[in-house]
Amino acid sequence: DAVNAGKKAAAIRVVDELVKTDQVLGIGSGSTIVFAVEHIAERVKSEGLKLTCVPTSFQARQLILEHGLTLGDLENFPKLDLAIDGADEVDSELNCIKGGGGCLAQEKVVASCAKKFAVIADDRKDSSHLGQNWHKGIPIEVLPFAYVPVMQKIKTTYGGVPALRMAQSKAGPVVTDNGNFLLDWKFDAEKKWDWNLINTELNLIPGVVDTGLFIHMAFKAYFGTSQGSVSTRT
Ligand code: DER
Repeated sequence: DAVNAGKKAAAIRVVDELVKTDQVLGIGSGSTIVFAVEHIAERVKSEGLKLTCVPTSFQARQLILEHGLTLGDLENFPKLDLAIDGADEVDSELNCIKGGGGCLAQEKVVASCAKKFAVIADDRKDSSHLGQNWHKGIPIEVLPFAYVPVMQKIKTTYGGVPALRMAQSKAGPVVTDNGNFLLDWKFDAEKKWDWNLINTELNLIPGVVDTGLFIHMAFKAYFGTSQGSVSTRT
């Protein structure tokens, strides 16, 4: 459908433009990255590319294995050439909200280990400011035993509504690949936020593992449209 056409177009473009043989790649999580892994596998098959792929979640690990790509890890490959991942929203300065799929913690580590971090998305994610199109709030991974004091601290300090993310096909809260809980903080998108400062302050709250604010991390974003065209932002 239209949204998948955009995701696929962005995914193919980033792989054709940035993936080269002998690279160590960070593989993100979510639905857009699936198209990228499919295209990487096609290029490995047709061009004999030599690649090592480091996952950002159980889902990414399964994707890599299912497509016969070489699995790597940060113990053996602490420095990556390129990380590719999706996003829930990207603003005019390439700041991202990520974590809609609950994988933000490993995604941020892997992105931080890569020389270059590229974001791929359909054009619904292309915003001028965070909160313009993404209304589910900023995902924040927290230690399970601390989620109430962390929620209270966020609410009193920044306002808005932080909520524990409840699972759909499991009773109780979503549990991340790291065994933690997730808060989704619905913030006032009309306010002007210094997201770099907010990300730093949120990460200083005891019990916070990491946030879905990827600030000053992406070097380029690829937005695919339903007609299959791709626009980029650097
Ligand atoms: O959870 C995540 O950070 C994912 O990358 C998510 O933000 C993008 O998922 P999508 O490609 O399914 O939109």
